[in-house]
Amino acid sequence: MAFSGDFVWGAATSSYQIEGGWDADDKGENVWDMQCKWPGKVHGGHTGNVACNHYEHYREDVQLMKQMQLQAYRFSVSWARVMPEGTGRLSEKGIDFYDRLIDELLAAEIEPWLTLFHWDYPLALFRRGGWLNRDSVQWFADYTRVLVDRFSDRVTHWMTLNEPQCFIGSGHYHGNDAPGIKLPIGEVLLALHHALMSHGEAVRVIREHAKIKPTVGWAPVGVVKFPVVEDAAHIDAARHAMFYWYEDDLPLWTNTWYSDPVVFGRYPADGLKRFEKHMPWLNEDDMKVMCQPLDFYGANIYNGEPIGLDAENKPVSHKRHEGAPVTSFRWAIEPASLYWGAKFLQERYKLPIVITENGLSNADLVDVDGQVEDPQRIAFLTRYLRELERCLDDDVDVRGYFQWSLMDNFEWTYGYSQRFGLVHVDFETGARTPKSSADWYRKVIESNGALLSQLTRC
Ligand code: GCO
Repeated sequence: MAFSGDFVWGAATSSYQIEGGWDADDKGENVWDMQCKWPGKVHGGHTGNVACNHYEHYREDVQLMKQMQLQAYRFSVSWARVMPEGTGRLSEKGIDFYDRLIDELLAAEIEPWLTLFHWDYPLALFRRGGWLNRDSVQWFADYTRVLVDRFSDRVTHWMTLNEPQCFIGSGHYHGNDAPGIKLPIGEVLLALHHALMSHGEAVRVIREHAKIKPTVGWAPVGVVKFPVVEDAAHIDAARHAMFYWYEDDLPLWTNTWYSDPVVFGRYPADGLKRFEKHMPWLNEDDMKVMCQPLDFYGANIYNGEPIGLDAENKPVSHKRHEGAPVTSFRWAIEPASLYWGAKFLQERYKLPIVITENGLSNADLVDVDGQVEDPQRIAFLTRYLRELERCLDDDVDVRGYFQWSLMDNFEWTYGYSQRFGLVHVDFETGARTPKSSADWYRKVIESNGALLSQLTRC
């Protein structure tokens, strides 16, 4: 059997996308609270003010996870909920919420996998310059210390940053995600530099202070290129494209600019040649801070770009055929991206891989009998998970898989227009209805993946 006994099956969410309670108790505001008040920034003027109201319904949500037999649950902590100003004062009520959530998970025999930061940066710190301020490294270390002190007697799995490509590239250069600003490239690279140093400091703090031996990783975007034909020339071309290409002549949507510093302690040489002129502040000691030993490499993989060869055998983006399958987000459905993504990332970074996100947005709706049937999600997951199984057959060290997402939620600038959940949420009433994929996923978990080799319907 491909999936080993200790392979971890889970599902993921993030604080801003599900919690709601945006001003509950003494929570401070974060940049997404700001973004949602900014006219035109979020689809339909939607906000995360209430979202799934997980802040009040977390017990019910843990019960849903238990029904699904999830072994692990990846969630993030809202920094401004536990530290309203981002530094200094703690909110005991905010900390208490996560205490109760963690206890509830453990009582249900679900392992908490905690992400320190999934985009909801404290507004008070953004006003002090946010990631542009070098002090942000210390702010993040102090915040990490609070979570480690309070939760590491029960939490053993930690992830530092989720998708720096998005909160820096999209948030500070393209101005789409919060904080929604457009800075010149030099400032963007500086903000990212501090975020990567913050990652390193957080790893150090976790290792130094955790009460139980921690397992530490991070969760960048897995930017994936895969070969259209699986022969040696195409595989080499796809590998090259995955690690040596800069889209739009920028390093913002890459693997290497983020992960080489974190794993190898240096920015990639090809990128440095082009961007060093924007980085007069670069120094060796900072690189040492970023590069801390990791136990796993988390990759968020949804799709990838097919790579072919041009007349000179150079990698070239291969045009998908007309009518090729897409999600309701219009994202390409490319199951092979999970195989090649995990394989190439492991080859380069030599760390165990955990798929920290993967899933489908779909136009799910409640039928007249109250059921939500989502055969598309089952087909999508079957195809992707079979590719993951192929990784294991080929000895790619993949340790776990987190489905995105446990439940429908606030999809950032797209508001509630995209449903990614195994559980349907009626955003008017808050009602939760497990979709047929939830029951199917339970069976996959129960069979430890064996079910994937059969064609199953629910
Ligand atoms: C991301 C985030 C998630 C998203 C998911 C679907 O990858 O953008 O980590 O919060 O909701 O990926 O877009």
